[in-house]
Amino acid sequence: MLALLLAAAFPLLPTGDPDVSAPARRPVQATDGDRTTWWGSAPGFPAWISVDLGAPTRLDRLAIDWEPVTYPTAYRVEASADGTHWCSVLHVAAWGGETHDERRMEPVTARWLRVTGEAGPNHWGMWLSELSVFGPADPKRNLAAGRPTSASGTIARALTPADKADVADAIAIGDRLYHAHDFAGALAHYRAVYNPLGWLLRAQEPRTMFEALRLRVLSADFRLRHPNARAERPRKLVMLVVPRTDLVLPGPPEAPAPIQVHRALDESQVALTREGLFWFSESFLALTDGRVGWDVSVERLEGYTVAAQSRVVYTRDAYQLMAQLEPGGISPSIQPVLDRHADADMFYIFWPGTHPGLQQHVTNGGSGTVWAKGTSRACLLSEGDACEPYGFYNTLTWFHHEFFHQVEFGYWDQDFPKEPMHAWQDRPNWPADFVGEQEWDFYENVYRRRVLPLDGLDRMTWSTGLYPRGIWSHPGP
Ligand SMILES: [Ca+2]
Repeated sequence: MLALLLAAAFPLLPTGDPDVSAPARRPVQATDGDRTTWWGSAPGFPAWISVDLGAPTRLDRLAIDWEPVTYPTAYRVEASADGTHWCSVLHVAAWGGETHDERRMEPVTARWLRVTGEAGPNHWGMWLSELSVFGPADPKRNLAAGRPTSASGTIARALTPADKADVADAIAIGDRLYHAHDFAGALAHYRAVYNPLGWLLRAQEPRTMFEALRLRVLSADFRLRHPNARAERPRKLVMLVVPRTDLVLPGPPEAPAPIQVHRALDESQVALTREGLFWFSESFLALTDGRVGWDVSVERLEGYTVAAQSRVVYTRDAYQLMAQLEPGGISPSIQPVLDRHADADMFYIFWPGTHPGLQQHVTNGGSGTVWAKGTSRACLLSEGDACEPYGFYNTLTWFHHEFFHQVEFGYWDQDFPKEPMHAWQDRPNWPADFVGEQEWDFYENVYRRRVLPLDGLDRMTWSTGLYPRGIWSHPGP
């Protein structure tokens, strides 16, 4: 039991992520007939891609499906009979960047065709999902389909610090616009980095920056269509802020002197987490197509202290302390507070952590009745010294992850915790009808394919064994 609870405290275990970057960018993906795969050039211009049609062929038209943002503002098309000598058949001097681009070109008989981007609106180079070539003999037949390609270069896997700065800037600007209800402007800023850099971000560990961006795209896209949407079922989330931690914990067996932890709250962490809960609610609203969102309120528990931790374990290699809070470890008892918020659907308890500089790590944890004795409602517990804008804890994915434990609790047909813990983070364990590849994809599938069709996520008081066996392994009703 202890091992399971400790496992639960680490919300974002590595998932054995496949190399998602490699299959999605190679030049051959430009002629594979699949608009969800693309070739991406190395950053900068000029950049080119060519296709070998296999034999001299009469050509007079081409179509290109560009990725938004990563397109050339000027490009040329050349043809060749030998792959060495090229003649120009089309020059586009001012391309506006629409995603589908279809053009007649100078009729020519050639075996190779090459598209060269000359300049672009940014430094990301040119990405396209499909290059199609047509001739007069059979105007509808794409002569490039399945044909081999070569290219000037392909974007490297590595995400640079400048890329990350671009993403952080775009999120900061986009967020300001979003809060001002300029959802189109916000979405434009998010997409300006999401489209060219999203797949690179996705390959990073932890993927929290990718997920921060991805969920903002989701939210802004929803708000653009439903600017004034309010949840059909607004849920109440109460963030309880405990201002002090005063702990005396036993030391590890090798150094049994007590460990003292005395900390006050870092207010910047409160603000960062409050903003995170805003995005949790917005992304939840989008995820549930307007069904469920969270009304967040904050209550400071002045005079309260985290005075006890329920579980304490030491890892020998780093003398690292791991401990976990239960609401019962707060003094005085917060039971009257919980009772006063009898209509709350979820509590989020936030306290001064012990993270930096102490070789100690009081973990975060989530989920209801196991820890949150005294309430059968959702309860997330989180240390308040571990927040970083795109760090590991108190991120969007963390909120969704921990809340999903509640959903698992309420809708699964076995006792909690589930065995093995976090099995759903691994793609092979998903139900057969689920699509996607990553943890967030799993949540989308869960809500849209199971929980919403079943009861619209009405269940907010969590107990076990309430739905028939098999809800997770078979398509929902
Ligand atoms: Ca493709």
